[in-house]
Amino acid sequence: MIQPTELAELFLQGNDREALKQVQQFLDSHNRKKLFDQLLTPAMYHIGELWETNAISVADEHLATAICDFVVSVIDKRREEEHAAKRKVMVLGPEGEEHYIGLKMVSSLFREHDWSVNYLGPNMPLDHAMEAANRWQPDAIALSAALVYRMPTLKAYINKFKELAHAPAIIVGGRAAAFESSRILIEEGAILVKDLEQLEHWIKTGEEPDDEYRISI
Ligand code: B12
Repeated sequence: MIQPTELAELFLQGNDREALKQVQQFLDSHNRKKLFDQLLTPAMYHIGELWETNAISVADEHLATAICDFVVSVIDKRREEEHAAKRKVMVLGPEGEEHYIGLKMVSSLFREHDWSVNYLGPNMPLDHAMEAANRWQPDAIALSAALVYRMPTLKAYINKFKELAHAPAIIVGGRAAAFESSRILIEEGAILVKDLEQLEHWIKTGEEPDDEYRISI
């Protein structure tokens, strides 16, 4: 089975055909969550390390991201029939946030569990997100942030979404959500989800993840 660093190399070569072939082979014996957790995310984190240490250029990183984006789009499962009573989720990144591969994976996971997904992409202005939420009435709103300094923006989004009369669940995830400082978002009323494993558990059971940062005395 292909390793994340090998897949990263295919991304860096711009080899979309072979990258897709390898990913589809992986999907023959694994589900999408495993593909995202065990192969694609580590491959992109590896790209991040190469970029951070100047082993690759910005152009290389952009090419790799584009191939990863292509692969995630191709393997996304779209249902042929829409069921009226489906649960609905709106998926977005707040203003200023440009990282969106994680958001696409989140959308894909919700779809796999038969949710109706409105993926609004990254860098979504709050006013327009509110307008869309009022109109579409999603059961959940999923937000993603990669950078820790996004906390004040996330807080503003959560507080605004809390004004929605139909009270959707507000889920926050992404690299930034794995840091202890993100705990304040739980106090703001958000459900903090560290990874896709926890998200799938919430989708299946509605149970919120344990607050790993709570100190018990
Ligand atoms: C590609 C990339 C970019 C691209 C993004 C393009 C795109 N289409 O997304 C571009 C070039 C735009 C970019 C820009 C920047 N980036 Co950048 N980027 C990356 C890189 C290499 C990969 C990102 C990625 O796709 N990862 C793969 C996805 C799948 O991982 P993920 O987002 O964490 O998502 C997973 C989970 O977090 C979770 N998840 C994500 N969202 C959600 C939401 C919910 C609700 C749930 C439940 C779960 C969940 O699910 C996913 C599956 O496991 C990372 C390296 C890394 N470690 O991620 C750096 C990285 C994130 N970037 C970094 C930086 C510094 C920047 C810049 C500030 C650089 C600059 N000086 O301009 C800018 C900031 C841009 C901005 N305003 O947002 C740093 C952050 C360091 C830090 N201290 O936090 C990293 C870690 C690179 C590094 N090692 O230094 N970047």
